This record gives sequence, C-alpha cells and structure tokens, in this order.
Amino acid sequence: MRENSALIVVDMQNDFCANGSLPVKDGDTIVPVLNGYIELFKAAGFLVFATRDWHPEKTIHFAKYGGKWPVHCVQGTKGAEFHKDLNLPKDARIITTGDLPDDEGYSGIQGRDPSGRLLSQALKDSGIDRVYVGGLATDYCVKETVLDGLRAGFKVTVLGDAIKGVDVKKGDSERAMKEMTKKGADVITLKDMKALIKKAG
Ligand code: VGL
Repeated sequence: MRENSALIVVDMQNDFCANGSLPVKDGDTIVPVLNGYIELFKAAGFLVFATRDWHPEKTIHFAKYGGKWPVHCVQGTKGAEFHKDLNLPKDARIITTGDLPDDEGYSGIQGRDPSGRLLSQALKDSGIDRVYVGGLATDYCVKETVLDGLRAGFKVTVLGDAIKGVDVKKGDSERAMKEMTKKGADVITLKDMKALIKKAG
C-alpha cells in the first residue's frame, strides 16, 4: 500500500462481548478476524491503535443518570478490559474515550492517547492518511469513529467482516453501513486486505 495506513480496533472490551453488561450479539466472533488484520498490519509495519470505552461510575452516558445505556466499561473494572483473545501488539497505542462524566465518548477520533493527545492529532503526527476501522459496535462507536475520521480528512476503510452492531432498532447496523459508505468510507474484507498488502509488496 502506498498510503501510510493505521488500524483502529474499536472497543473490543468484555462488557460488549458475551456475558458483558452490554453484549453485542456475536461480538466475540470477530476477535479472530481482528487478529488476522492485526497480524497483517504489524507485518507491514503499520501502527495499531485500540480504543477503549472508559467511563467514570457516574456519567450522563448511563441510563441511571439520564443516558441511554446500562452501566458498562467502568474505569478499572473487568468489563472494561480488552477481550482476552484479542492479540494486541505490545506497542499498540491505547486510546481512551468517554472518561469524563459529560462525555458519551462514541468517537474514537476524539479519544486521547496516554499523553492526552487526540487520536486525530496522533494520526496526523504519524503521517497517517488512511485508517482501517473494525470492532464494536457498528451502529455506535464504529460509525462515529468512521464518520469523524472522514470529517477530519482521513481516508477511511471499514473492516466489513470485523464489526458487529447493537441494533437497538432492527436495521440500525445496516443503516450505519449505508451512511458510512455514502459519506465516503470504503469497505474491505480480510481476504481482500491480504491481497492488497501482497500486491503492494
Ligand atoms: C458503544 C453503546 C454504548 C460502542 C458504547 O462502543 O459502540 N455502544 N457505548
């Protein structure tokens, strides 16, 4: 690939997986696929970012404080840890979202690295012009990260076989996919990604 690319793995945390407090149906099933992408990106020398939803106990994001969701991904809890089978590289850059009481934290692009730098800035500082986005959930954090990435001027590719949605309303994930592609996102699968990287040498 000629472009300088990075992988963004969105919110692959226990609470969004089976037995979590806000489980995304079949959320776990994308872990091996994401691991396939991670391997490719590492081998190609590209950066890997992993976002994590990282809420305080009290936040406007939770239903009991006026928000939409059950309590999930509270800072420092088991539910906020990454799925144990996700093979994040040692040098993966962790991006924190939703860690303030008035912040829903849907967009990974607005998340911050350990030094407090916005992900959008961290990407620019590394000369990244295209991001590949997969993880959970298609109709919330993946969608917002993709749309925000496009707005910030990045080219964005959705990992079509490494996302799953919440579907609070039936069809939400499908509508999210339509919106992302309409706004300019590309979609790829692991098989095509392998071919692309091979072709680029
Ligand atoms: C998410 C619902 C609530 C997500 C986060 O990571 O997509 N979804 N909070």
